Amino acid sequence: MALCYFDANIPRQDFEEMVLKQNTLCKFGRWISENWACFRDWFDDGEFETSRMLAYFGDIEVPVTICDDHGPYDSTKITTKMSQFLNELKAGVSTKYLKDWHFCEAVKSTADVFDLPEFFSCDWLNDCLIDQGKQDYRFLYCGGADTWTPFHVDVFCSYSWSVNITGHKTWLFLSSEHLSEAEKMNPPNDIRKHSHLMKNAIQVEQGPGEAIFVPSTWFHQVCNRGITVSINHNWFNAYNIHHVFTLLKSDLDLITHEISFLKDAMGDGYDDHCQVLLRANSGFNFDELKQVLEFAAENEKYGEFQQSKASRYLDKVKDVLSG
Ligand SMILES: O=C(O)CCC(=O)C(=O)O
Ligand SMILES: [Fe+2]
Repeated sequence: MALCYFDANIPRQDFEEMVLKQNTLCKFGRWISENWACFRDWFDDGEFETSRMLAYFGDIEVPVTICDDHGPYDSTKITTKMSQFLNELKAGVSTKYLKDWHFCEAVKSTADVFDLPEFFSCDWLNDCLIDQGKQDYRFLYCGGADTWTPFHVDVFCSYSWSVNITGHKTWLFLSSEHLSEAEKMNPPNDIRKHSHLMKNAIQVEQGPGEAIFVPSTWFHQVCNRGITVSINHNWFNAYNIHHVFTLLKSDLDLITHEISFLKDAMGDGYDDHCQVLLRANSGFNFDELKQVLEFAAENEKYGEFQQSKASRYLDKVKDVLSG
């Protein structure tokens, strides 16, 4: 099955078996977010109101990417005042895409905006980071008709989920078996220009209130159709920890291979330096993964299956760290 669609609630156990265990692309109907506070507070008579976001967040500096004709590039990442961003968005002239904003830092309580859907709630990564008071992977995205996210695989092969508060997104998905090793290392920005990739791509439309679950290791690109605001999380647990571990290990092997000539000269500092480089290259390293796994292994709310998997991977991570 290319895309699994849930138009009504299902038992969580079924979701875990069908989706998390099998790493299946899926979409959920509006029911998944129908009680979120933002659907009351950020709307007036059923119309999305940028003035509400302005009132809540107007003074805050937010990260934006500029999407020009050549596509959005990291080099065009800047920050801007939310008030300026929203004014330009409303005027319809903006190619700025507000992305990867850690918006939970800016709200008194996340329940004033959204409730974590139960299906996505076994989230070792964000639970641990929130517990440690560190920056998490819970984001708000906001952009107009000309904004989009280029073809990519998610950070350290995590899962992601996304719900539109308002607007529509068109997603193009490709499972990694359809890409060559060279394309995986250096994916094209826009697969619409590559017919050999497009022929296997799965197109999914996402409307207001609907959720998309992005499986680990699946490549995707996303286009906003008119003003679109969404909440997106990256996360992992027992069902995809093997993808996270394998990716970090192969990235670390590449780094140690590249700088092996420094090993003797650096002595004890060499292994730590490799972890610093891994953090810079992959967004995460084995010291951080160890902390997440310690947290998950000890946390009874996750249950026996999740905890024992975390313990098993904790041992593997300790082996990596002890060389
Ligand atoms: O909505 C977007 O522009 C990108 C979303 C995305 O890549 C994700 O949620 O993994
Ligand atoms: Fe993504």
